[in-house]
Amino acid sequence: MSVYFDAPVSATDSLIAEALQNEKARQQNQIELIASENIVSRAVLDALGHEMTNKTLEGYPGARFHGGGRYVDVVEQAAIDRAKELFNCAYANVQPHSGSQANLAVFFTLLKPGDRVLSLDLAAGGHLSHGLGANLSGRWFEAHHYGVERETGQIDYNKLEDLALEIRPQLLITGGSAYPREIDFERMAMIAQKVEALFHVDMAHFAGLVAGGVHPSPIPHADLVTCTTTKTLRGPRGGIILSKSVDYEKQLQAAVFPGVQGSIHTQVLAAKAVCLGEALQPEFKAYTRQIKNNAHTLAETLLGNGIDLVSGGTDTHIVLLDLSAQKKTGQAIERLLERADITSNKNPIPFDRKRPVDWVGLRLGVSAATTRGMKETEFSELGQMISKMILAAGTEEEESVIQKSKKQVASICLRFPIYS
Ligand code: DSN
Repeated sequence: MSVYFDAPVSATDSLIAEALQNEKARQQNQIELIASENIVSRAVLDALGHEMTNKTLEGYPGARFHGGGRYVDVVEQAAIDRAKELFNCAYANVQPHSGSQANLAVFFTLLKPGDRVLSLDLAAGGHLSHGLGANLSGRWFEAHHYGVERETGQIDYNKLEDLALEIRPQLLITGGSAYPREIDFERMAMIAQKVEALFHVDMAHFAGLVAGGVHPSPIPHADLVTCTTTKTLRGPRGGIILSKSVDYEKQLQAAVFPGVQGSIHTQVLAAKAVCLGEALQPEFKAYTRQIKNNAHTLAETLLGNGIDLVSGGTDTHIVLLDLSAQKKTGQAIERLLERADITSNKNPIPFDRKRPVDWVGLRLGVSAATTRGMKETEFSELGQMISKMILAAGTEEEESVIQKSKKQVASICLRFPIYS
């Protein structure tokens, strides 16, 4: 075996090593407010970088298509058992490579091409894998969408029921990427039942909050639930499918493999097991309580400075800004905040314009900074900084406000190191 083979990336590939090092520094020196991001534990990183990545396996524990799978079986069974315990459910499939793959497997299980789905509109906070025209889900199924009310920014369940009665979907879907409020899963299950639809909840964003007990669980109400392990759950990139019953077990197992995927990302499976184990610890409950407090503080601070929020606040980790009163786009403010080392993303808001460059929404999320240990004090400071930068954008104060914020951000980052 060559020395080259056993050398670290820093010794073998300077281009990639430098990018990796720079990314690590960027994470340390910026405050991450992208709602889908988090910072995983050293233990999760260890699993992701483990030799288990060398193992190819298809199938499920005890029934593999390749030999040598006994340790991956241990890992996969632990991930399944932990997911079932954490979410109090009867079935878990931990193999989906992503949330979108998990959703595709649900479609593969429950629908035939051409069937009707009714899901939350993308601009109202839905997800592209729930029937967007440019996504396979929108090409192979007849997708219809429900939105939110202009005045409240929230779902009107009576209107949703009327729409469901009109469309008669085979599958009713809720959840997504930017709905900042709790969803009434019980009411939605009743609507699904009334129109003889199945009910799927994609809890990718708020799965960690459900795990921590600070958000209602969709598990008792939905036929199938999907999530990622990436976001509030604070684990590796990947998806999970959950169900309160084993009614769909056989079809779901076959839908994930060989239906929409081949071999497993074995090292990610190990990292999923680690993250699910972490989420079962009491510390994780405290973490999710802090997420809620921090999001509330950020929302109240922005509102106090005259910045509008979609739905007027938040019940989750997401705070969705509506910049139309300031006549600013999400893209302009995303770029402005990045100059002060705060990372965020432009996002459509309900009834927004079509082109991403024209969207007037900016999505903020508190999970990653909460993992670093930031609390109400820091989120109040962040809310003040962000408000000032938005209000100063395009004025002669812009540069000085950004420079002042950048110094404040640097001081906060120093106080909250990521990895030692
Ligand atoms: N759906 C994207 C987001 O919420 O940012 C990626 O997870």
